[in-house]
Amino acid sequence: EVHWDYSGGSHGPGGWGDLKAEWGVCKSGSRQSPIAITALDLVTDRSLGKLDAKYRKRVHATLYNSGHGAEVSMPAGSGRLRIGGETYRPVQFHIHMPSEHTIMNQSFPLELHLVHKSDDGKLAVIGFLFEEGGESEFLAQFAHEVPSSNSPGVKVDLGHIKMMKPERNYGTYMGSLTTPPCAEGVTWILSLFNFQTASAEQLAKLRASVPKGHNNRPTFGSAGRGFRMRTNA
Ligand code: BO1
Ligand code: ZN
Repeated sequence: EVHWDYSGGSHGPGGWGDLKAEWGVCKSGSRQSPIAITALDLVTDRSLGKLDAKYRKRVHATLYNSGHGAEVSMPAGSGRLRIGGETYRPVQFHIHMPSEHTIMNQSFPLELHLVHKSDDGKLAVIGFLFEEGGESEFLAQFAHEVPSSNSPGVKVDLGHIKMMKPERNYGTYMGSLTTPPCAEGVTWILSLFNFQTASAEQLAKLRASVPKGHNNRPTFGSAGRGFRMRTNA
């Protein structure tokens, strides 16, 4: 397996597209993620319905460090998300620090990606942005036991955890995986209207699980990317 990372060198984001033929889209793609959301993108689309996600109240979760950061996987049957006429099931969530998406050039200390897959293999990712503030009840379920990036693959059975509850308002666009293989055709959904909070202690614990303290891919421009929002307006 080819090694990739977040360095400024040939294995970092600027070099991903050259590391492996199948990763060429990382540099040649035209719909890559994350994007830098600007004021020009803040357009309400009244045809977007409220976010239709239903998760089990408690899901059986397994925590591990992928080597690129903390990841939690969940079994089939943990819930479903409907968007764009397609049904997706949650498969895992993981964290990026600092955030990958930015809003008005603002970066957030943490972005959580809840990854869903459809029966035909399409992916939809809900991104939750966290600011520093009060303790997150959600992160408290695992922040203290994330294996360090030095022990990738070590699994921790978390038992049953409560799932994140997405807002019914959101922003959406078509983008890509933010890591190799950078595949496109990913439906992105960003929870933008009620930022989550995490305490300084939680952020410090989670940062210790991220190799060299950061695992965010640089942003791409948002112009022409069709970003739109569902709002109450
Ligand atoms: S992200 O949310 O854009 N950072 C992201 C990045 C990589 C993946 C998922 C989300 N990788 C994919 C694998 C698939 C796998 C899926 C779900 O994760 O390429 O093979 O099914 O775990
Ligand atoms: Zn991610």
